[in-house]
Amino acid sequence: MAERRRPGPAAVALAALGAAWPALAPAAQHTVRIEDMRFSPAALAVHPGDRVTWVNHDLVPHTVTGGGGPLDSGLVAAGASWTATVAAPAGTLRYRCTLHPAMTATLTVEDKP
Ligand SMILES: [Cu+2]
Repeated sequence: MAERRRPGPAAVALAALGAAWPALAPAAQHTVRIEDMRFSPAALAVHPGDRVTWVNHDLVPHTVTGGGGPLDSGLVAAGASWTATVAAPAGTLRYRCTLHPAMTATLTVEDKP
């Protein structure tokens, strides 16, 4: 008979420790700012399993589109964000904003160290 337990404060503290200690945290969280009609950083290196959140700080909507398919945010409204989990094999994914073709950036997926 399984006992159902909710994660208490101790579990939360352990999660925070894991985040501060990369050896215990296999996946990382990255943030790309969309600001002044640019992706920042314009080049980001990640590992499979990492999560990347794009946050739109502009006053107009943008998209995160490309990478040969895996990046397809649809419209990201002003003030909104979009998160993707990196699952692509190692390589450099080029992406852009479909509304503003001059906005381009890359996500380089490196093998696990
Ligand atoms: Cu845009």
